[in-house]
Amino acid sequence: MSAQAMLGLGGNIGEVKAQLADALRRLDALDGCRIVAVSRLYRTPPWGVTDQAWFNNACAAVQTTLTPEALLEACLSVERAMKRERIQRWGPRTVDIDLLTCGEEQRASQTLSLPHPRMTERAFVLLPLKDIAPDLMIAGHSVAHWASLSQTAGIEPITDSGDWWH
Ligand code: GSY
Repeated sequence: MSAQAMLGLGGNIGEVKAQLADALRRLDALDGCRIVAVSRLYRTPPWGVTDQAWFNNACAAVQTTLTPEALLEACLSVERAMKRERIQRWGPRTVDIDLLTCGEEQRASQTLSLPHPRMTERAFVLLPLKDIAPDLMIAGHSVAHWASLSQTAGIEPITDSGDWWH
């Protein structure tokens, strides 16, 4: 069985573009994981703790034979291998990989919620995701619809295409 999953990536410490590209290449190299689409890279104002550096964010589509739990563990293992730093909750981090959706799967466990419960409110997720999956349905509405409702002030693409990670 194979499914298409959506990932959200972000960071605001270090050489963020290079770090996110490295994370995508590491995921693509894993058994059962193939990156099939990547959004443009965006510069985004910080959400949550606003007194911190601006982020770079992107989304990627992964064709995977992994279960959602195994894919989440793969994302965490890439973060660990890259020695992810996260100093405080909602605060600065080198690389963050969120599992947003995995096919039609739904989860509500301690460790995994699918679709990601806050993705419909976060423009830093929705604008990149709209690049690669505008018609994907989340909680009864398309990604393009949720994006049109979101607070997009300050968010801008900093690459022309989705090939920045190669
Ligand atoms: O879970 C996402 C980490 N994060 C981000 C982010 O990736 N982008 C922006 N713009 N703000 C954020 N706040 C947090 S926490």
